[in-house]
Amino acid sequence: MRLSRYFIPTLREDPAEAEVISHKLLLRAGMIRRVASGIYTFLPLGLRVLRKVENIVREEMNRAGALEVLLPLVQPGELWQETGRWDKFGKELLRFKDRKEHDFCLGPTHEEVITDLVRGEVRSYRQLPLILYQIATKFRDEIRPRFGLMRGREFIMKDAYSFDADEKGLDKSYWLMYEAYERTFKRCGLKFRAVLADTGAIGGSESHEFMVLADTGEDVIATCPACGYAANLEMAEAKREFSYPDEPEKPLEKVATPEAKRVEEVTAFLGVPPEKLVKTLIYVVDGQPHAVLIRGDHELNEIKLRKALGAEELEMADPETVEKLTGAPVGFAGPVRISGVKIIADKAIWGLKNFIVGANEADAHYVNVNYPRDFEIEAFFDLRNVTEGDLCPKCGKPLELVRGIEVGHVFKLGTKYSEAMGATFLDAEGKERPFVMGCYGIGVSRTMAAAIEQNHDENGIIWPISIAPFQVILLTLNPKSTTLMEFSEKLYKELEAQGLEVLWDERDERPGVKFKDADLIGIPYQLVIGKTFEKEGKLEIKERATGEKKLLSEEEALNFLKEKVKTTSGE
Ligand code: 9G3
Repeated sequence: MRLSRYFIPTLREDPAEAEVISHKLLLRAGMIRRVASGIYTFLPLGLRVLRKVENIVREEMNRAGALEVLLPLVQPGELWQETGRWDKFGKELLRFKDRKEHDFCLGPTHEEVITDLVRGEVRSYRQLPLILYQIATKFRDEIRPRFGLMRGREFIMKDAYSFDADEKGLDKSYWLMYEAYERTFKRCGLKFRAVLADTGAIGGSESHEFMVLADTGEDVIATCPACGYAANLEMAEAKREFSYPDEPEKPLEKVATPEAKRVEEVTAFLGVPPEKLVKTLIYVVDGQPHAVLIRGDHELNEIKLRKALGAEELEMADPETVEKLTGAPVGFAGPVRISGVKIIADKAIWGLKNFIVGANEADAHYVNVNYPRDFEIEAFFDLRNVTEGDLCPKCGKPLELVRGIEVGHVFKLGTKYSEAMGATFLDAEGKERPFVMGCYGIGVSRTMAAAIEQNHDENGIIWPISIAPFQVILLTLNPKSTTLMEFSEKLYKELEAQGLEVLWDERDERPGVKFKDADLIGIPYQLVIGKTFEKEGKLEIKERATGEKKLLSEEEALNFLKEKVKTTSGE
């Protein structure tokens, strides 16, 4: 591709609205343009990368035996009524009526549509297992789209759905997809981890997320460098029995703590460490008020709380409810002399002596609090987020916390959707049974942004060669020199004849502009034809990732590039 006939509107400055590097560089490198909040156009260069990621995803899905389909973006409301999700989801599900006033939505996911297809077409266990997938546009009316392609409203997803006769079959399909995901992200040249994850709103029994490791990631992962245990913080467990020094119980005492609500305010006022303060968080769980006790230096994990109580609905009580239940404003709630609430506690509270809690009275706390002397605890659970240094639940070695970008998620769904939609098959005994399902998603457009988060420097993007828009950029430094232009054109054609994807910058631009644009758009190899060639007939090759430069003859340059591209196609 000749750059003068291409369309790469690069920008010199970081657009104000971009907060993370991938968003800045995708805009500056002329790869995407914002159309509306969370909605982007892919420009030619950006689309080439998107297609590269898609093709790697497609090849690995096909290699795993999954079959590609293309499902509609617009989905009839009736199907979502069947699973009860039409009323369950809020504004994130973009609903509308067609001209006949029928309910429709823009598809945020396709469990309903694919289950409707299979229930109508698959009747016998002989047609199982079946894995169907699509690579298509989805729409989720996110409340705060941000970070460009990282969290858009309209995005490209690969979503796959497996249908098996039983749990054993599902387990096989699940690990087939898991391994396909490992190959996919490896081929995209990304450093990633598969981590235990929560199944969240979708339900199901087990799930893993694939995280591209990046400090800008929205997710936190707890990993054990010793045994490889890795879990999303929402799921991570800690093997840590807290042993507190045994001390005699001191007499309970109410003390004034004017304006001291927050942990750091109370601990500073009373001169005690945060682990001696117990926070009392009031939650309404399926309508039932709960007081959840968490150590002052720990964070409550709502996903663990939901699971521990098997809750459908769970939310933090609003200030009015807290005032009604405790008789005090938020910040002074406590378990002593409180009624009408279930008191549960995180395991780290077990064994704590003479600690501090809110007194259920404005500007007052109790000190020297002990249970069961001063109040009852109904049950202890693991309710907190693990912290750096907590011990691995598998091998007991210290855990590390790192951030990641979720680019893939695999789920064991079971029969939740097949039962809700009456999607059944005849088993070997002729008995009707619901399909045992799994679903598997890769954020294709998000993977593109994640690759930049992991591969960039102060000059721009550094594309892994397997997803780079072109493998080589040819820079003819003085297009007015017929010698240079003729040689460049010959070399350009030879490189393409060798199957290399080449972007030839033969624009009438200053060398400085060409070098800056080449570094910005991040093509792996820069081939420079300038004075050195006129003087010595040598070409300069620069490897974008390392900045390493070589002076090579035309022959050597061709072989060098062919070798590089062949060995890194990741096939
Ligand atoms: C909705 C809306 C947003 C959603 C969902 C439904 C996330 C929803 C979970 C999944 C699970 C898997 C198949 C591909 C991989 C992920 N956000 N999820 O179900 F109505 Cl508005 O999508 N689906």
